[in-house]
Amino acid sequence: MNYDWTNRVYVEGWKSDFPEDLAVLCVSLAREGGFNGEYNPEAAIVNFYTPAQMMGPHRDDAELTMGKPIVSISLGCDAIFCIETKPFDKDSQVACMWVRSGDVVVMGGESREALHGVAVTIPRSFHVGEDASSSGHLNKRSKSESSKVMDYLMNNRININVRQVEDPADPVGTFACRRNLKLPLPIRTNHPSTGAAPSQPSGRLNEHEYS
Ligand SMILES: O=C(O)CCC(=O)C(=O)O
Repeated sequence: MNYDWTNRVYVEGWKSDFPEDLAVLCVSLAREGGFNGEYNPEAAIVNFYTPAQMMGPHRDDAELTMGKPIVSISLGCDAIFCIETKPFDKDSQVACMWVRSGDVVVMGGESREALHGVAVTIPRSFHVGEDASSSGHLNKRSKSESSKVMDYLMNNRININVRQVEDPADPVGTFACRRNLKLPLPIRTNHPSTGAAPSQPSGRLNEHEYS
């Protein structure tokens, strides 16, 4: 709620309380994903994908610290999630994985800086019969509300990705490691000082280059 997409900054005055249950879940998922430090979820981005929709390759680098993981939760239709692999330069490869409802990707350590995106959302790949029985929190909802959610998820995908924005132990952003890379994927590159957008955008997010 406090992210300004145009200027790619978190705005202090727009902040609202982070949902407690989502924070608890993400702290434990970050730990499951191998992150051992303190994790304080402060911002969540919710992406709604219609059938066949994609998200262009980008790097999440607006946070003041890059030393904390992003916890990314998939709900509803399947998608193909792609991420840059080492050496994170012009010779990088791209690894793609099939993500299904309930899958979680934790991007921490080196992968926190990796380019990533969604190649495609697979229409009608979520089936209520199989998945609803394991969705305890949805079963508790009223029948009509629950069936609206299920109808939506059968045709669409929701991704919730959670980030820590600031690190009190790293107030100067030592881990806000922004590198000048030769990027292996077609992305938007805004001018580093004027912020001017390129004429042919190919992704949802703007990718800046830093030296
Ligand atoms: O939808 C996904 O799985 C990825 C979302 C993402 O990369 C983002 O919001 O920055």
